[in-house]
Amino acid sequence: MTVSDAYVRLPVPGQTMTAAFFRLQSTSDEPLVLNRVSCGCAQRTELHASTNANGIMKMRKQSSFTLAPGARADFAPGDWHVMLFDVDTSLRSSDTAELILHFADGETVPVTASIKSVFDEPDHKHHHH
Ligand SMILES: [Cu+2]
Repeated sequence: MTVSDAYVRLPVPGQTMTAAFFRLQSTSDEPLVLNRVSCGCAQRTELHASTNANGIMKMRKQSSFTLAPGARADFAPGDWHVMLFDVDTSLRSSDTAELILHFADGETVPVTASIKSVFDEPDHKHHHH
């Protein structure tokens, strides 16, 4: 299992809710079940999946994410993401935060996420609002 390109979107001013994103690459020949992702930067987190129903973006809390053997998955805006609640309001763009991925088999994988303003994301023009 490798985790790359992890980042946390800086909450918009006045908000304490945001999301974290990363790429997962399985190096396992078993399915990997991600139960939870915690962050030192947030009091509470949820796994969310986004769906686009007739042009309306919705996101829904999920109990786990399963990565097929050898598969790659992107947690990305408009797709699966980690919702962060009660985020540390002292975070600034260019800071880092530690995410910890908790798998069903008991494995925990720490990863350093950069903190990015939405304006730092090169593809932010393509997001659905
Ligand atoms: Cu969400």
